[in-house]
Amino acid sequence: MAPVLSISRRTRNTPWTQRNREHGVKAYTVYNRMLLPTVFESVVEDYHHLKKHVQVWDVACERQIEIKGPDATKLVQMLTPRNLTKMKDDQCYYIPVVDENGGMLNDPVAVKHNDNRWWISIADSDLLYWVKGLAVGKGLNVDIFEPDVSPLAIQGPKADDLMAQLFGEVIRDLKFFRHRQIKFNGKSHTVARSGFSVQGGFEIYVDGTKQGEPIWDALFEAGKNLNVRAGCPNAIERIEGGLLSYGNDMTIQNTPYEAGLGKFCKGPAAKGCIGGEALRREQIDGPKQQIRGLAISGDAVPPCQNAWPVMVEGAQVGQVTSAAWSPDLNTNVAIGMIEANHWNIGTQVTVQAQDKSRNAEIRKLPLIT
Ligand code: THG
Repeated sequence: MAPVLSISRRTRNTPWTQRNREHGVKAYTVYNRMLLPTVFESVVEDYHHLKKHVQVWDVACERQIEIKGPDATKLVQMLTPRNLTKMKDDQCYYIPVVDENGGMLNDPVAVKHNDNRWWISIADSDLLYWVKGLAVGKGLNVDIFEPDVSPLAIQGPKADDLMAQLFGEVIRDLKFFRHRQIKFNGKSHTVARSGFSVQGGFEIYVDGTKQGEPIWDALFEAGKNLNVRAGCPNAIERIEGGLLSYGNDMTIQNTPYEAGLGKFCKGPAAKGCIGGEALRREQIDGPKQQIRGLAISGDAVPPCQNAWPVMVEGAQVGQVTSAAWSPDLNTNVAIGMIEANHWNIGTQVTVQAQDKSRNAEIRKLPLIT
């Protein structure tokens, strides 16, 4: 028997764990100590369906850190080199979060409700403790906690149709990375146009575990004519689209510049950001290595369970951290960290995958737009 995941209270259930089961979830990973589905039909079947129709994803594991109080905005700006001064009360920003050395701690979506209230929608690391530590250490006037809020993503080309059928036509007017309130059964929930696919769609920040199943059921009822299915972030689609996975593609060892997130460190970077000084040096000198796409030749690669060495003339020049067969590009696609001398687009390299060595070429991200 292949090893399976042992589930317990520590691997927290979500509001939709039962629904995932009913819809045939085949594999889980653990993300923020919570279950995250990874496969329904198969990764390839899920991929084709996501690009044609619409899926409902249990991404409750994208936990919220709520920061509330008069020093909330000051604290959020301490976390990130991205300039927040122009951010409106209905905006979401993708923000690198860094430590005092400029090392990445997380790459969350910041959801601004107003100057005194934010959500930080986190990737897979225990960011809550860093945020609380900063607030206590700096004597800031804020409350910091994980609210009972669980994102449910609606992704795919028919996402607008599905959302409009349930919540009305006005939802179509919501702009990318903007949010608004919607009502369901008399309760209010935040909805943003965002999500971890490049197909487009929405995320409903479901307020209250008890509201989860009724909203899920209403989406499936409304989407009957749209071939709606349960889905999850898709490994192939997110690599093609260049969406990074914290803990896989970058870690605390990497700066935002290395992760290709330099465009989110602009401005007087850093004014107020804890890692600002450290990053300013790299802003001038440039990073020594950086995220790139790769096309890996040969038959389908196995899943990348460890960093795969990237070699040039027998010397290691980087590593591949995510890889998958892309049906639409008819080649393997990958994301890796490559040293400066070898990161130019078109450079030929060798990738030592789990099974065997393969020829590969450096490409730009995203691999598909
Ligand atoms: N949605 C929400 N929370 C999240 C994620 C999400 N938390 C964890 C994880 N995903 C955070 N990581 C990302 C990575 C990429 C994007 C969002 C979250 C993303 N990037 C777009 C891009 O790179 O093209 C847009 C970036 C921009 O222009 O601002 O969407 O998915 N709630």
